[in-house]
Amino acid sequence: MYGPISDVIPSTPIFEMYPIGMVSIGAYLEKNGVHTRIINIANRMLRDNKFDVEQFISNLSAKAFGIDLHWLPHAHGSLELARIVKKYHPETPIIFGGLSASYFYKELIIYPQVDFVVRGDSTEVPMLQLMRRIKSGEPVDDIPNLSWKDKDSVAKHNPMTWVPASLDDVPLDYAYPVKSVLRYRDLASMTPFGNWMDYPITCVVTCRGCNHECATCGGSRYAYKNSFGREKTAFRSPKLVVKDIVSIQRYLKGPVFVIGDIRQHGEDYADEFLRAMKAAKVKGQIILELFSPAGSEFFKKVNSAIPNYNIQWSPDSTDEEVRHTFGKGYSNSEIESTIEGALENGCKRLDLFFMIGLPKQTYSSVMNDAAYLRGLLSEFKHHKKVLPFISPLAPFLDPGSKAFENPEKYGYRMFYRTLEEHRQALKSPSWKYMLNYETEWMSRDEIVMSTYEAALSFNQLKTEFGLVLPRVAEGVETRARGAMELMRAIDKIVAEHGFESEEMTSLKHEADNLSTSSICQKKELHWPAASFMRNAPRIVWAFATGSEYRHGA
Ligand code: B12
Repeated sequence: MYGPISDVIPSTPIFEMYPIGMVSIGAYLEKNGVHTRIINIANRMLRDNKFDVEQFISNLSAKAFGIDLHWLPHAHGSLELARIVKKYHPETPIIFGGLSASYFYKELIIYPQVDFVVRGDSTEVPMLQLMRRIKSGEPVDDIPNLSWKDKDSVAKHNPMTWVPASLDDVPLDYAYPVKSVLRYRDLASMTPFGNWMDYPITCVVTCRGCNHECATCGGSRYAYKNSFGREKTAFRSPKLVVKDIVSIQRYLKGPVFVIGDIRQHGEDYADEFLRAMKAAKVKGQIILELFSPAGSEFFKKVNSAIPNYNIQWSPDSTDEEVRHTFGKGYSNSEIESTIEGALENGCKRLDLFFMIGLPKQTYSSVMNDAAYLRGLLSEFKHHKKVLPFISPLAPFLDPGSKAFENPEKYGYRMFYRTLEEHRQALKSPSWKYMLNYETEWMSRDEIVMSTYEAALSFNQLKTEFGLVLPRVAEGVETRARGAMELMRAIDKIVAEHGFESEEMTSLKHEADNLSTSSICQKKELHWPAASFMRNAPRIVWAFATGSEYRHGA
């Protein structure tokens, strides 16, 4: 019972999405003469029950296989996949990478199915060097950021010296995935998540690293500095980010998510981005993130530059003490004035995200969130544009985050610390047992039950304010209640028979059904988008006329 761990992101609870960095690695390698193919095995398995992973892998032929262990929930799947690849291709090197791989590199390299770990947030350049050495058979002891094994299988860790200060040399070139789909005649393998064909959302990246220090975030400044060697956030020039957006829109009309608050690198950066957006006349849905409150002036500028703009913001709690302890120092009145500023200046939709499992957050603090929001929403004329969501910090507190590194200081009790412990945890019968933490203020049971209860109160709130259709709200309510019951049933079986039993297996089908849209309807999060098939003529046209990047820009 994976539970609601992926209800507020596009993937299913299998987390079938691959890191977007795979696209930039692939594009960079291709540009430098190394053919690269992305295969989303998880998505292939989800689409087709009969998909035979072993047979598919045995038919592949490659100089090396790269497997991401970016998100820790992939601890189990990535290592299993590597084991299968090794079984059929014992002589071919297997390369791991991603943030979790970079955090657990010393432990990861010891698994027999892992030959290399390319560490850090920017692996395009070391990956090219490694591929060239694999081809030529030359030593790898001078490739930056690389962990490898010598001929006696002793692990070696080269220094982490490749941490580029700017992102201007690595375009997120969407011509690469499109070209790859055509070359291998295989769209399913490139598809980022299950229903992407109906909802082709894409993203562009403004930065690697972050200027903020949220206690539980494995992508915070603290985590990047201590675990990924990054002292300062690296940014991509605003004009290039806009160019990335324009390049995407040549192929797809779906919404584009701009990763990283455009104000993070200062007002000049935001202004330059908005000027370039205005000049580019981008008409599609654009989603901007806020990391902190913003004034009306900002939204005025956004509105005049981007006709269809939407905002995503995570105040995480309506309880100021909880929010401040977490690392977000702004007040509730600043939240209110920010929302007002956005709504008065053309924002099409503003999503507000709240989280469960934070330092100093009690059960009643969680339950107060909906009550507070009821008061807040009733203040706004355009409240139908504000959509609140609440979800648990699950399944894992991020490795490398301040709270993971100093749990006592932040009031966390950790159940698992090593990669292997997390890999094992993923085999637990329910998401309660997967959770790698509980807090001084809430046990795992309370985190689970407050999640469903808060979901019910958010659902009720959204119904009252007409933010969801009654039919949708009814569905969420039925699933949330069903999920609570099932969680209790699983606990009972665990108490009587332990983790593995026939009784447990018989609940699998029900658990799968109750692991999606049990805290909100997934589609509530969708922005308007034309399906991939409706975009097909646009893709053909973009190819016929050449992409921005193929013309050497
Ligand atoms: C954007 C984002 C998302 C997007 C995903 C976009 C995408 N497809 O990548 C969305 C919103 C969907 C998302 C979802 C999740 N996210 Co997220 N996300 C981020 C965020 C904010 C930015 C990532 C980014 O900009 N990457 C930039 C791109 C260009 O780089 P990259 O993808 O990281 O790839 C580079 C390296 O990692 C490495 N690399 C990656 N893969 C591989 C593979 C190989 C073989 C090699 C060699 C190298 C390599 O090289 C790449 C390029 O050089 C980070 C926070 C941060 N500041 O980093 C969190 C972050 C990565 N996410 C995190 C988490 C926990 C999740 C979720 C599990 C949350 C949840 N429970 O729903 C899900 C998992 C989704 C899934 N797999 O289905 C944690 C990860 C902690 C951890 N170690 O596990 C982070 C650090 C912080 C956070 N809490 O949000 N996320």
